[in-house]
Amino acid sequence: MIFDAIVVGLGAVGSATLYQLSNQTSNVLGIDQFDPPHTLGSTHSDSRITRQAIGEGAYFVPLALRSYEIWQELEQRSGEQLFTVTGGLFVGKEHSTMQTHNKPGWLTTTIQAAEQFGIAHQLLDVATLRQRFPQFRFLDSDVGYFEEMAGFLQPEKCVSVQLAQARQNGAALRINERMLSFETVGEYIRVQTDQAMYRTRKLILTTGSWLTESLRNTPYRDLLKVYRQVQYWFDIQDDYEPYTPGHMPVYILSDRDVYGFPAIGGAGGGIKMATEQYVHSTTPDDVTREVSQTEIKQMYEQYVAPNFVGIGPTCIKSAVCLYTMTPNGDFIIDQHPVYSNVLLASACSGHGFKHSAAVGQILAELALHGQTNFDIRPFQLL
Ligand code: PYC
Repeated sequence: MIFDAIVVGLGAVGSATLYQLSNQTSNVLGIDQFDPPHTLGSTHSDSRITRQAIGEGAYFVPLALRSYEIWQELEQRSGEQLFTVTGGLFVGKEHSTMQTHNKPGWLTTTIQAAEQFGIAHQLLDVATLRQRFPQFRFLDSDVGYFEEMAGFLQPEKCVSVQLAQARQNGAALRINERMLSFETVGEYIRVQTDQAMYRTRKLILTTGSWLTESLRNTPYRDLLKVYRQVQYWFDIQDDYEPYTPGHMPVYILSDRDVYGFPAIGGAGGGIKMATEQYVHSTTPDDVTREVSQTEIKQMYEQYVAPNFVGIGPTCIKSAVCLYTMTPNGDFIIDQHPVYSNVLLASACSGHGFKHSAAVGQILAELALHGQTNFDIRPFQLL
């Protein structure tokens, strides 16, 4: 038997790709070395921001908008809530050149993208910010961009629902099975795992931080860097209500390198927030999965206490996840540099989840039809 496509790595992008493929053919297989959704990659810990005016580059906006449609379609098909609208508050200095996800001038690009694509938003001065969002400590120099349709996605549920839908469409799934190698044999690709051998017309590698392994024997072996990131849930000391969705939006304080979510885990569940670091790179096998008391204290003192009201120093929970960064903070969506019938994606540079549903569609189109109407030139490897 020869599959039309095999997807290896069933996180955000892989599960989306398998789902999209399975809407067109049931002759597809998904393989993952673990049992997704799992906590070892980049697709876990309850929530991911989604927004439409993309400060990392206006060329991401069509991906975000299409993903909104797909999340809605998946909610209707599955009966599960995947997306919660909270509004998104993105704050910085006016004309700030500070970077987010390696993208300088992120807030300015966000505002320009909103204007270009007609995305509903409000620009807020600091007096309005202080009045509307008393959970934050703003600086006199702050300006705010508020996007009404921003909110958060539940990553584990998004993965599970897409895999369940793919399975329902007839796709085969092999979990806890690790790909060891692949090679071209005539017109197809032979994939060897630790349990079996498969043949496929197209192979799609959506292996996130493990993608570096598939580039090892190419000129791109050092292209991607993997960074450990920590997410923290701190204790709410004040009244819980003002920190819940409906009262508090998702947010990025871009000049202060902190982002987060309203409290979604119930009273006592804390409130999730994080910063980002690009100093020490790692690998998925070597990364330290524990979070130390020193890290927690530093996060609280440097990022939480100066920027929030009513959040205490007790860390209720923490999680380590991985960013797989390209040099310019974009994605890769392209064919493998050596094998023309192997596609690569899912180096998402820390901002990929919100786009993953559309990236799945793009990969399915490329694999089954050799083309897509989305402009993927910014994501080319070559
Ligand atoms: O994509 O909005 C985002 C985001 C914020 C922090 C990490 N990713």
